[in-house]
Amino acid sequence: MRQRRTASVTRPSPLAQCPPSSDDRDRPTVRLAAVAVGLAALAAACGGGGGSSAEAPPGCTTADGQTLTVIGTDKLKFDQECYTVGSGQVTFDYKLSPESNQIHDLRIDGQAGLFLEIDALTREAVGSVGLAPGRYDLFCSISGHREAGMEAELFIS
Ligand SMILES: [Cu+2]
Repeated sequence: MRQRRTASVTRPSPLAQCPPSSDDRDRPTVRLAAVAVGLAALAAACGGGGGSSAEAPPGCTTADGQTLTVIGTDKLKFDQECYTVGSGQVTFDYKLSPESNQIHDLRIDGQAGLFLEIDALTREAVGSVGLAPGRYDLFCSISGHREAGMEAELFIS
């Protein structure tokens, strides 16, 4: 059995390595997507137009006009993982799925202007908030729900 010499020097890898990041999330694909969105935002900003600053990925559910329907389920999920809607005043029509017996709420990370709590009788909550173009995180703030997966991307175009 050979032992490693304690004097051995750790040589740098010949492969270029990314510098250490303060972002300790362990989801590289998400981070790459965020970088891509950031680059797209920069490109749009450099274009000088008043257009979109965040491109929704293919398959992202598009709202009907300025009203976005979001459904919360008993599986601690929203009905979609991605929603897109135009900028300006956005109305959220938040509902419980038919089989759901759990109450949920709906918030947008960093946007205090929206806080919807499902009414137990009507099983619905409706509210509006003004949103600038960009990418946001929708989530349910009831303890443990976001951690369990109750979050979704929101793209404002
Ligand atoms: Cu919830």
